[in-house]
Amino acid sequence: MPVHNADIATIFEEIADLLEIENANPFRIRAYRNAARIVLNLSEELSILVKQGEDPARLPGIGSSLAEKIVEIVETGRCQALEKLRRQGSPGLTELLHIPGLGPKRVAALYHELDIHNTEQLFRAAKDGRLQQLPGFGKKTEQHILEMIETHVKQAKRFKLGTAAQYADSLQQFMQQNSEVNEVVVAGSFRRCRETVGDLDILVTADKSAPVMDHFASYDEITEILSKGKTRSTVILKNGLQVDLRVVPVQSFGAALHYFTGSKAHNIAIRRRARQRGLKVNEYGVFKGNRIIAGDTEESVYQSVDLPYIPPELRENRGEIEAAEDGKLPRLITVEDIKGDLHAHTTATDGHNSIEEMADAARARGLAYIAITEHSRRLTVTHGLDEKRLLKQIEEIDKLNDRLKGITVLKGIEVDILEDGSLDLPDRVLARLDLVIGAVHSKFHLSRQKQTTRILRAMERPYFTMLAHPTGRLLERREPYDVDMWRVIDQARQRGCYLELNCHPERLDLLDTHCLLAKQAGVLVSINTDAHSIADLDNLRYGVGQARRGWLEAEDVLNTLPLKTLRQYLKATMT
Ligand code: DGT
Ligand code: CA
Ligand code: CA
Repeated sequence: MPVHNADIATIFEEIADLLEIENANPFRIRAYRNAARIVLNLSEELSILVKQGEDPARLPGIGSSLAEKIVEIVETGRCQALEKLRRQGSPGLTELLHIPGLGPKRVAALYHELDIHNTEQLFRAAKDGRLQQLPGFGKKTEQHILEMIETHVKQAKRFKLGTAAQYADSLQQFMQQNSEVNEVVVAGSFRRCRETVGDLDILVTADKSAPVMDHFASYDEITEILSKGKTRSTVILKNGLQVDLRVVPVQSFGAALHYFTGSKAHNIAIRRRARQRGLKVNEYGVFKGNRIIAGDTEESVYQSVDLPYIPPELRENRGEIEAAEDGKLPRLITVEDIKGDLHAHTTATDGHNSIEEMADAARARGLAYIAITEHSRRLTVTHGLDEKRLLKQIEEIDKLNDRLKGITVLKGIEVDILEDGSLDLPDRVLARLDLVIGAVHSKFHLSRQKQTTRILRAMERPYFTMLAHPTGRLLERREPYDVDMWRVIDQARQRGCYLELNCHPERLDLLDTHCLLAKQAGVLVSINTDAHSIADLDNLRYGVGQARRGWLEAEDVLNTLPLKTLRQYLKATMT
């Protein structure tokens, strides 16, 4: 069975987590986390590269020992290093790590202090009030953990959009190989660009369905076939992802695509509109009595209920139907509207490519500018820049810009926001930059009031361009910190600064609802990849998807501006 990059990344993440529980060397832990990120964002499948005899060690950030593990995983589907760590610890520890709010540090404390090995033991300890006695836990944390276990256990597993995309893309290609298959579209929440998806809903048009179903069932990553019918099958892939496949005739394609794209709430509202017009809409078409009047395209479905086409990302029944009716649908931003990237790292800190390599890659993707924004000194695990090294980098970028053609490198920093709201580098050096991105990387558990005050204070600093990943959440790994986003957005409006929408599939932060609030407040959002390698630049599509869910248009987004205008906007934040 082929191993996907996402599988390898998951293994490396788990190794990093288990090492952290063991209090291993932080640089070793970091190496695994970085490797996971690199692997996840590669555009090529490692399993294919390895089969072609390529050495993964040639990838930036992958040393020889990581490369060996990659080859082992690709060839055997197993990783002995991980199995050894699991034997040393306990299989339940991995499960504990997946409870939001429980990072490796907390799991380590639970494990070493209270001998807690799994969710069941944790649940009992929390119920008995034993957690609050642990240093660094307290009553509130205990309550939080109880709630998390309850929601976590109740919630079925969902997959991050970026992970689902790897499976969706290869399944789509696989289905295309069958000669009976016409069109293949992945519908459902995936097409709506939700940040996580529950399952994949794949729609295929074909005249004959039986051969298509047989082809689907032969996909060698399937572990279980839950059902196999004439027009519909459901299977589970070996990573646990469920896939629904439907085959429909060409003349029903639009109606089926509309139906299976959802959301359910949007579909219900459209069907109601149809009924008011004496029509019936279902997955086969739009009907007047027994006569089919539309349904070959999605446009025809909307037209039949007197609406213009509504893009999938808006279909949540959150006002899009009313907006469509009033001719007020937003002209949603597209990847092509983005003119540059304002957040990227290089080998100077925890990135994997040089400034010039990042600039070349950005230009190859059609961008006109890229800002280099390293971590600041406080983030020692990333080898963050102090004043001296930042000044050196500024010089280096000036020199590089003199000879680079077709792309401009902007000078920036991702400076840590300290607990008291001050920034991790002095104003005199920040003043020499084109932009300053402030970020919270520590003290995630401050009270709402303290966290909000801390961030508002940072935004008031004389050199502050934008707030990075504003809620700090990591999907499935870390809950957002408790901050009043209303006040943050309002502060950005008053101060005249910007908010980042971080494109990394694990972050996608701002949330879609915040994007809409920012837009309404007139605060521009910057859609940044936070790239740590060239491949990360391709995460832009996820950020743009999120922005589209948040109703953003090109004019709501800072980095759609041409360089000259952008410079004026940045400059205005640096006084
Ligand atoms: P997910 O998979 O939880 O991330 O979310 P979806 O939206 O992909 O939901 P899913 O896979 O259960 O169903 C796919 C689409 O099929 C859904 O977006 C709308 C449509 N659908 C499913 N069940 C119903 C239903 O009972 N009524 C209507 N109108 N549409 C439905
Ligand atoms: Ca789905
Ligand atoms: Ca489904």
